[in-house]
Amino acid sequence: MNNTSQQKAFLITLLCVVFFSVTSCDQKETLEKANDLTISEGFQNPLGFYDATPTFSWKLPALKNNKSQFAYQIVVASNPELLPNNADLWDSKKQESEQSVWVKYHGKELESRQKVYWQVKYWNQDKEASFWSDINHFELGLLNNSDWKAKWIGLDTKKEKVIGTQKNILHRPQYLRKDFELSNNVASARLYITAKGVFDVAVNGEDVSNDVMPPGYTPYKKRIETITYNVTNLIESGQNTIGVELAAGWHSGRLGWMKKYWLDTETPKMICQLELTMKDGSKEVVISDDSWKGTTNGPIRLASIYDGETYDANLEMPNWTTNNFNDKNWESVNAFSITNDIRLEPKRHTTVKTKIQLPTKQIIEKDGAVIFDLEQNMVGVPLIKVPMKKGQILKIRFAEMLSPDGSFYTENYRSALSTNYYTANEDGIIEYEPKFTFHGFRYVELSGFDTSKKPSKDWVTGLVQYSDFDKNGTFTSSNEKLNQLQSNIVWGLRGNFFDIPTDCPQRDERMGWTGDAQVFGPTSIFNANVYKFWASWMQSVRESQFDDGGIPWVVPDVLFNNKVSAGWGDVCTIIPWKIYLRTGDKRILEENFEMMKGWVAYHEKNTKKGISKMGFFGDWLQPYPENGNNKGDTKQSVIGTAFFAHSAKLTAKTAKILGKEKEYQKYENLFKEVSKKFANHFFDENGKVKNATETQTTYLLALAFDMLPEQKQKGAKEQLLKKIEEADNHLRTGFLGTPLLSEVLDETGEIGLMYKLLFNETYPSWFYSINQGATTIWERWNSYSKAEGFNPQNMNSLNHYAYGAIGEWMYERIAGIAPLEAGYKMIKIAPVPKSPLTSASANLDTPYGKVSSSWEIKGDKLQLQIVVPPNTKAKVTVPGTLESFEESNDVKIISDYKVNSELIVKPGTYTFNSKL
Ligand code: RAM
Repeated sequence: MNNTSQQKAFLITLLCVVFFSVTSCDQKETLEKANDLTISEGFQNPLGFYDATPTFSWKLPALKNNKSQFAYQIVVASNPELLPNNADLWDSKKQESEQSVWVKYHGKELESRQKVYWQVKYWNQDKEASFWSDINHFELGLLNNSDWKAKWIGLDTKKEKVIGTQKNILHRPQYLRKDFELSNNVASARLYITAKGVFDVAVNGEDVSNDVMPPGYTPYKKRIETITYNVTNLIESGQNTIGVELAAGWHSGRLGWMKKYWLDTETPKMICQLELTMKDGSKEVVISDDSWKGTTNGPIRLASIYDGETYDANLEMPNWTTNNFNDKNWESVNAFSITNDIRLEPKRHTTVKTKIQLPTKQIIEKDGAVIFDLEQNMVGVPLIKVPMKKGQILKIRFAEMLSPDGSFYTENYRSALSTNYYTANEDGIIEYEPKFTFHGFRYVELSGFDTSKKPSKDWVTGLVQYSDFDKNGTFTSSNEKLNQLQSNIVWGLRGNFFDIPTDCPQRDERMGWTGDAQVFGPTSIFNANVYKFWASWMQSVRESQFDDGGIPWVVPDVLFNNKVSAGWGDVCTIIPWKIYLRTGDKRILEENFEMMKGWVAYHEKNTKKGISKMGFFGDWLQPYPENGNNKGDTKQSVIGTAFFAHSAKLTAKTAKILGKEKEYQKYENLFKEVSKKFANHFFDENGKVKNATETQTTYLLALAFDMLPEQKQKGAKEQLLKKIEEADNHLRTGFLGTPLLSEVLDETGEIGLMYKLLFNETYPSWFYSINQGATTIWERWNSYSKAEGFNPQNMNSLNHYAYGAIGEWMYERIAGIAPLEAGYKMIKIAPVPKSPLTSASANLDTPYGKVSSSWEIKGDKLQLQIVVPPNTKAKVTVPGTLESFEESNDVKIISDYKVNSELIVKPGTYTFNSKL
């Protein structure tokens, strides 16, 4: 070899060494794999998924050496065997990025029915690689109407002319069935199904799922959600039977109070498409069409959301969903082609399920009836196991509370009968669980059973039903009443997340009131994993927006009155923004930006000289209204103008995040303009209210929405404190003002006063209802009192989540966990320990993992323990004077004040001690 070729060889060897050492170092997988893989708004391995352009999220395990992510790689394939090296749908390649949440899919276009497999690996800050995660998967549902070959089917339930108490037509529940024969063995089977109404489906005698009242509730004239079930294990070779029970549900029942719309509703219908892949690779499809048979002569005689269910066991049809049944006396169904104006789309959040079972705690016998007390106001149905004699009719009634004389209080259900009947067909213990209704109750009253038997607690169990999400956080403290309040907030959430966010779950309402949702939504995100729930409902809000940009009072809109309300319609800016703040996912902003703009334009059109004329529910249910009106004393134009400015501001912030600079400027200017007019019109030079009644809420709106120039702001704060003092340090706020109290007092440096309001025991306060026995949040601050009994107003729900809005502040300030950057990439941990509390603690599942903050006071010492998840940082403010503390690589003191030192903390678990 000559010199140059020697040099060349040396160079090549060197390059090889460098190359291999780099790649092998890169490739050597030593770190524990990523966990908690989810797609889009937090779905784990979904079937019948809605989203063909998903995002991917994962969590780094909380290891000592996992501080942040340096890079990631996602691989996506149509077959798990292709992973990780031969991903045929997408290989993100190694991306140097800290992003571990909401990473957009950029692979091949995905189609209806497609099965997709994916996994991820990450590199940590030291560029060490993890093992590949487990393979996760999802399967798309039928994304387009054109995927459906099936027809809507059903019986003409109008012709029976069964009339309800409100002169409404009742549609008897239908039983629909179809036998079919398969010539081959099945490899895989999917059942795509939905209803104009609610359904329950069985295949060959087996329940397909335990979903409650699917498909749920959407603006049915625009979109009906479809459900996908894996029924492979239920299908047999040869003869098969599919049977569907179908009831009116929200679609064809009476809902709301606009009689003319439900007097004569469309008959319920069902559509399903069973798609089979046979072992030999061939495909078969069984669809709903006019070959199906149906009857209304089954055991569920009537079923209505408001009124309850009537069941007659004499009409049971054993084996009707099996091959072993003769349907020759059944009718042929009517079949209707699907139309394009109603989109059939896979459900975009989880169905309702029975999530908790509550045992009876006490039995009370009164006037021949027996009352079962679950000691918790709840929503769902009872599971009844009662001895009966043949022919007896069991009557099952519900109540949220008993009257002081021990009698059943049902007036607050108003026209909702909320009663079930069961007719026994033999002697013995019957087992019954209503299927197509739900109730809000703590007490269950039974009459009409076999009275020779002594009532026993196991006769009644409460099945608590809500959309199938998990807990997302916990809050607890040293104060029992505060813990009860937290429990009441969580029960308010469980009770009113029945597929849509409802105002209340028990009376003749149960609608998606936009104002209530706006007020409570932010707190719900701390307590439950509800991102999908809200994202899904926001789609319904978009679909319900009026052409002029207005947002209806309720969504889905069953009032059809074209009316809007300030502070209610603003749900369309507030919820997306709050979700963005908590998740860091821009998609919720992208999806809703146009709607926000439409709503702000609507606000703008409804002003005169910059002051809003919008009006409507005001500061709903404010206590001690001077005018005696539910709308409270805060002037409508104050509320309208304040929310106009606030929605403009949130739209500006959204534009900014989405990189729309021009629109950002436009809405930011609009916010400033409106604020200026507001400040000039309603506030004098000293920040005191003019041209309007002075109320706590007027000041709260101006301050919370940052609408006053500095000088006025200062004055307004003083005036607010005066107003509170005048009210003997009590709140005077309704639905709109209450959620702003904590935020404003906190920012005003009046946390002590906020603690005072929170721990008040007398009316109006949160603890007042607790002192009267509340196990949920009530619609009114005084829905009931031991001294005066029930509030005489007929609008008196004992399960109305709005005032639970304080929960957000309990997490953020009492326990002290807040995002400094959207999605908690940067976390603020700054608890405010104060008497009467001696300890408080919260856990929160953020997109990056669990954050916790927990403090305890002993004497003059405070101990703060925190957990910061991987791939985030926290700015911690330690209350009091930090005791000797050694800085490290993981903890840096950034401001060593005498009190309240600030530290920047890397992921890990820490304990800080301080002197108060
Ligand atoms: C009641 C609802 C709801 C409220 C509206 C204005 O009927 O229960 O809570 O938003 O009124």
